[in-house]
Amino acid sequence: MADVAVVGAQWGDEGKGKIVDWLSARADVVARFQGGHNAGHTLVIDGTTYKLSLLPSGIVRAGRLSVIGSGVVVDPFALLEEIARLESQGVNVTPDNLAVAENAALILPVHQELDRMREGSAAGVKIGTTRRGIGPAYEDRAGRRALRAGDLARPETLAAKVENLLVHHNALRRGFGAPEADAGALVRALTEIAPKITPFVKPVWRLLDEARREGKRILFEGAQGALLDVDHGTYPYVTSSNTVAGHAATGCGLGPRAVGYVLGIVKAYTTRVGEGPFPTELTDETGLRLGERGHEFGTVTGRKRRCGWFDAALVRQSLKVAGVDGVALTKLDVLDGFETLKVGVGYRIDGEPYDYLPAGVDMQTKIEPIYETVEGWSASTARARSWAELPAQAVKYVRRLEELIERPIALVSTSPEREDVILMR
Ligand code: 2SA
Ligand code: MG
Repeated sequence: MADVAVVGAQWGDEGKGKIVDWLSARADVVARFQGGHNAGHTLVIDGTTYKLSLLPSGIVRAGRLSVIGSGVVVDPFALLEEIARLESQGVNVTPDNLAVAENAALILPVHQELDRMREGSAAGVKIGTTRRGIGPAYEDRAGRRALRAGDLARPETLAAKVENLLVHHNALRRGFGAPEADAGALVRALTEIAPKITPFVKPVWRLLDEARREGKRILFEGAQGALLDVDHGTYPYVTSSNTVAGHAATGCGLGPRAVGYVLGIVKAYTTRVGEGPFPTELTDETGLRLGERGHEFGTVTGRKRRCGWFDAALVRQSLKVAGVDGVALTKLDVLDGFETLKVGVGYRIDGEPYDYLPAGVDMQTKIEPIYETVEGWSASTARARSWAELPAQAVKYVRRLEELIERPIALVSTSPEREDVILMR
């Protein structure tokens, strides 16, 4: 089996956690390559629920190495909290099963403060971020003033690095009428946690290169989704990293041929959390019903997710930009009991037909979806494990989506439980 990358093909929350966990049974290494603790993956294993944010999903399985690549932004305080939370659930996290890239940029309290100030301000576009400091941390990385995980191993250098970073932050803070950041307190806090983080910090590129040479299988775990990609998503209503599979290699320090197969995770309907355009959104009873049946609340922030019909035009585009080879369709059971279902097949903007989503947000907000109506089913698809257990209309729905999105559906997931999966071929 070639090394697989798993990426979301909508706006995140497609159910990647379960699929990654399922695939991690066949992998030796599970690596994250972008995002940070804005991600939320819920894993249900033998009735126990694990909520992960920053840690790769492989962490709950014994004998796997979990890797946080350089493309990830790491909040060291949140990392320690998440490790402690997992340990309280009986999962051991040690330098033997977790490695953090020494060149991963850090998220610090000043980043969260800036994220909150911007999101809370009347001026400027409100993105609806998770307020975890993701955007500001990536800005500092690109601005070449970020502190990185490896810096924690050299505490004597922290004061100068923090001072350099705060020159920039204090200027921004003054603009918001906020007090200057306390450099001394930040250095002390970092110095205090440094000995706990440093044992995990490694040259991840080398670890992964060695793993590949030894024939170990690597699973690349994406967070968020293609429509939140900073280049290819619904900009500016996106996250600040590349979420598509093309980034799996760079975000870990590997070459472009590191990924052999890209599995795109697609939910059988659509959800989005945060602001921004959503052509097939349902603000009526049907939308509420999808949200309730699908338990559509953010894993990290508990925010209610917006819900709508499946948008095939959007997914077709995402699968292409994300480089998806095959699709895992999730949460089909949420659609049980609808008399009819609608599927978005294209758009009209100012009366003009479009078979893709043009990049401008001003265009996207004017969009009217074109729908196709398909027959629903009354029987339950929940927990089905074979094609034969699905009602005929559900099979037809899956096949119709497959035609419209122009990529094969490789598997269908029918519950949060690891084993409830139908392999299509
Ligand atoms: P940010 O915080 O800067 O990355 O926010 C920018 C946009 O990206 C969206 N975003 C997400 N969308 C869905 N799920 C995410 N993770 C959590 C989850 C979210 C939660 O899995 O449930 O718990 O609320 C995630 N992370 C970022 C975000 O909504 C903004 O639209
Ligand atoms: Mg999620």
